[in-house]
Amino acid sequence: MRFRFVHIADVHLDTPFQNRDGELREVLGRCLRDTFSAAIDLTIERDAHALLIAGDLFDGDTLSYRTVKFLQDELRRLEERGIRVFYSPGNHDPAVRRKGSPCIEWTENVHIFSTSKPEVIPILDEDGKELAYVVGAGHEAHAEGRNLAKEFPEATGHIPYIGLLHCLLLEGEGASAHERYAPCTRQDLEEKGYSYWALGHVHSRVEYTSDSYIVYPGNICGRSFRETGLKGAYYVEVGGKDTIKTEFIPLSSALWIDMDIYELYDIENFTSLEVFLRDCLGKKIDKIKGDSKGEIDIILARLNLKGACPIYRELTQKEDMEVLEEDIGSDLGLEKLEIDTHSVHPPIRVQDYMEGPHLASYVLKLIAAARKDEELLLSLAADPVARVMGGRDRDELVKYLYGLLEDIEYEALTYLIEDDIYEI
Ligand SMILES: [Mn+2]
Repeated sequence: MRFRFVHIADVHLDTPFQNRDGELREVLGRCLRDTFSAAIDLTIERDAHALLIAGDLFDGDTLSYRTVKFLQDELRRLEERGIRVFYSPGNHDPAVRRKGSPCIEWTENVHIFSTSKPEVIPILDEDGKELAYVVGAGHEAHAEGRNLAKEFPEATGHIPYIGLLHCLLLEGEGASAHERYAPCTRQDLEEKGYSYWALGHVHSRVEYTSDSYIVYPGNICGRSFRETGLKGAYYVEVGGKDTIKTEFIPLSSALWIDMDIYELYDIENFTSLEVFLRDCLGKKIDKIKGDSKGEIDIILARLNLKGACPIYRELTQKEDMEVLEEDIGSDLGLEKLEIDTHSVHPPIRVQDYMEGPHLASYVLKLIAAARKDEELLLSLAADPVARVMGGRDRDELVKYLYGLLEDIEYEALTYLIEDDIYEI
């Protein structure tokens, strides 16, 4: 028999959604809870032996009474069916910091890996035969700086080992976007000889398949424009040490879309802009819905308009932009649409300003030189930038600065020759 389990992470129950209006906060909060319920449903439907939660089950130290009751009811659904729950606390819910929150009566089927010292729990089949071992450890403090993975025991024998941990894979995708809590390397994990590492912390979905499967399922439900695309859980079956089947299953009914829009150089009025944007976004939504097996009914989109656009000036009219957002949003049935026009620039040709005895030419040449000269680039970095990047190493700072140079010619020219531009 195979060990069957569902792996979720980063649920962040009771996320406050502070920068959203009251109605949207309620919708998003409900969506988080519904998605967690969907993970419970999935665990039951697949007749899994266990649900593995890889940390950040909660968003903060305070938890509403409603959510406490909700959580208990959901976990009880698994208990009634004899399904176990393994939970490794992460940086948002370190085991020792839950004192101030409402008391949760954990059901009997829940095992919390409450210390940083790994525990090995055998999973038995109905005849008492060992199917697998779940090995987990939890964060004891809010900013766990130690490498917890290092302490995990090596797998021995032919029974598969499953690691459960909230950690940051240092060289992994998305590593730079997350805090360095319980940092480890891919090698630290691979050398243990486990069949599957059920990880949490990185909010995007990342999957490595070599001798071990190393998986971040991503957070269960998107909560902002940084958490885009389909969100859900992994369903996993592990047989012998080398037989494994994994499947990502979208569960969240909320979809966040963050889309860059270029090719605005033929747009001559709001009508053609509306048609163009509705078409771009509509196609994107259709594609994602096609990939989703579930129902997506809450869509939040942000369109970042970029590049040259003849109606550059009109796009700064806040009231007109709001009408545009409302029109496209209601046509496509969106919960929310934001259109960002900060990166739109006038239809100017940079090469026309390269030569000549004027400030624009000097600035453009300086930008070109900085692209090729790291020292010059660093010397140009303003103090606020250095402060933001304080504590980062030089390579990271340089990479960040190169990022700032992208399309900066247009921004510079817009300031320097503004009056001219408006004549065009
Ligand atoms: Mn998290």
